[in-house]
Amino acid sequence: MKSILILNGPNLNLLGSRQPNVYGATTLPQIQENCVEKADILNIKIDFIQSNHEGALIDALHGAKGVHDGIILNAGAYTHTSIAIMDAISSVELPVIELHLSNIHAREPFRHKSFIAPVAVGVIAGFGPHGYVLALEAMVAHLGQ
Ligand code: CA2
Repeated sequence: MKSILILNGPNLNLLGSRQPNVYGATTLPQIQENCVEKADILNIKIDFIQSNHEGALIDALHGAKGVHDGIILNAGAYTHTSIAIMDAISSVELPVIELHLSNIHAREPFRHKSFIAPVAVGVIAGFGPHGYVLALEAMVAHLGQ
């Protein structure tokens, strides 16, 4: 059975509690539940992690090698700043899908830059919580049988 790591970065633990106009009313535990349901349908295993710490995200990326077959990463604001996360993705040699709730290209110019996109197999942005389900489908299709 394929295994996919879903990794969430800083402040995503606040989803549903603040700025619902920007990020919606769905909480991260609700998104996790949606992912568990989708994983059942797709017959895959998932791990779902959130951290506010860059080093912890990097440790999780390193730890995915030999454990998971692919990674879905919403790195939050580290997307736009972290060469260290970009290097970790390159080092782990697993397919990574970059994921965002919001359409980062329709927002402030500083969100248009992604250090992750060049080392990702693809990017999903702008579909809110449904993006997580789309990313699972995309990763399963990417991994094949
Ligand atoms: O759209 C996304 O998924 C983002 O990765 C979310 C990040 C943002 O920095 C990226 O540019 C795009 C921010 C996550 C912050 O989440 C909050 C949720 C509720 C209240 C405050 C922040």
